[in-house]
Amino acid sequence: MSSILTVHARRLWDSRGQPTIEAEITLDNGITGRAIAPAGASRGKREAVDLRDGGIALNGKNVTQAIAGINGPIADRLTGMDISDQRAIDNVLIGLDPSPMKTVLGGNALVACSLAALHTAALNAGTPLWRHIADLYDCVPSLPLAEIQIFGGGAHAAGRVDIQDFMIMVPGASDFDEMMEITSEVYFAAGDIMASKGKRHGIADEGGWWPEFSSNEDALETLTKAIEKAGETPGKNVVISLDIAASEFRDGNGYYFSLEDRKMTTEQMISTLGGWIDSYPIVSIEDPLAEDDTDGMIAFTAQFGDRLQIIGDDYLVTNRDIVAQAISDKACNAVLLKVNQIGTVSEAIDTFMLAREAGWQSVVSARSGESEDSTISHLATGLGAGQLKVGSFQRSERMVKWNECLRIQDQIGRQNYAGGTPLSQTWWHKTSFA
Ligand code: 2PG
Ligand code: MG
Repeated sequence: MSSILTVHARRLWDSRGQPTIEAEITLDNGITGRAIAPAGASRGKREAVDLRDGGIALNGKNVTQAIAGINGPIADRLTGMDISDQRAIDNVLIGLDPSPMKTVLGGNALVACSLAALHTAALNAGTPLWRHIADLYDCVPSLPLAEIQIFGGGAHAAGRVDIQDFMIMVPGASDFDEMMEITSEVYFAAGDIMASKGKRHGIADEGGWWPEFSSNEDALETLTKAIEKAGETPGKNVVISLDIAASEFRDGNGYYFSLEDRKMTTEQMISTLGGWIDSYPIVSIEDPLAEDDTDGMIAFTAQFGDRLQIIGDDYLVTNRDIVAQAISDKACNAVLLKVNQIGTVSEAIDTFMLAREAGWQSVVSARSGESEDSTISHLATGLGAGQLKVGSFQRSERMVKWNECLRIQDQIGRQNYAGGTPLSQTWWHKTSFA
């Protein structure tokens, strides 16, 4: 048994220039592993809370207290523990902060420690992280199909358009390499179209082109044209995936598109999305309605669940109990998996297992505030989750995840790839567009 000798936290800075935490665990045999906490901007109301200092300095976002929690009580309790027992380590973290939203020590402190333990255990076992995860949770590993953002919007682009993520997926590519190549062609085709209209004004938080559009649908139209300009047939090898992030433009009991100055009821919102689904090659929609609009989510899933992947992000916040309720409500058919929404690896795995048992799809996801940490590439692969959402095709905190997948491809073999499987083809073949 290799046991934990020290746990140490340091302040680093994330992709938005905000303070974040890196946790570092050293074992009695000298092996050291580390992980960095990510941070969301369009956060669910029920997700684990980052502990920030508040006050005026650094816009209240400093992490002194969260670091003190790691270097104090967390280090005291984890020291001496067996690094191979992730569940026991996570149980100690949860025991130290049993609050539902991890408000005592902070979701940022917990997630950094939990992920650092996972890394350290893999290094100690001498196996790549993805394989360690597959062994630990008895999963069949495979490289994920990527969801890659072409235009950023919503909270990641100062609300310039209402919809948050306009993404593509390339289920038709035969391997991860080819998928990257086609994605690159579409990404730069979209940039060229923006440039030709004099509307290429930089990029949004996750590296997607800045959304200089006259309407949300204009973005969809442009994305479809970009797929064509890249030499692909929309709805064949390349399809569209959206994160509506509808909680961000909730307006009382309805919704409000500020770009179009349009108020909508839940029913009108559903029929607007329905119009897009009929007109564009959309196969996946995340958070189509707001996190508090359960009736809307149920109605949307009843209408489109047999031809669309419907992902709960803010709606489910990687919380097993909330996913259990949504399974019985039939309120989605897929879960977005963000470890920092719930706090620890073990809790996120419990959520993943429950979703899988219910026959749901799972999408491992980054946050809009990221770093050079590429744990999620290993998590998506090790669990055989099927899909990975990271943001766009630009900026190193995004590319590090895709590039890590390419390194993993050399270890796992390019044939072990979730794209092009009957599973992914099930839903993209069912769209009315295909
Ligand atoms: C989301 C994520 C990533 P954030 O809504 O899915 O795009 O955004 O990290 O800001 O919650
Ligand atoms: Mg989301």
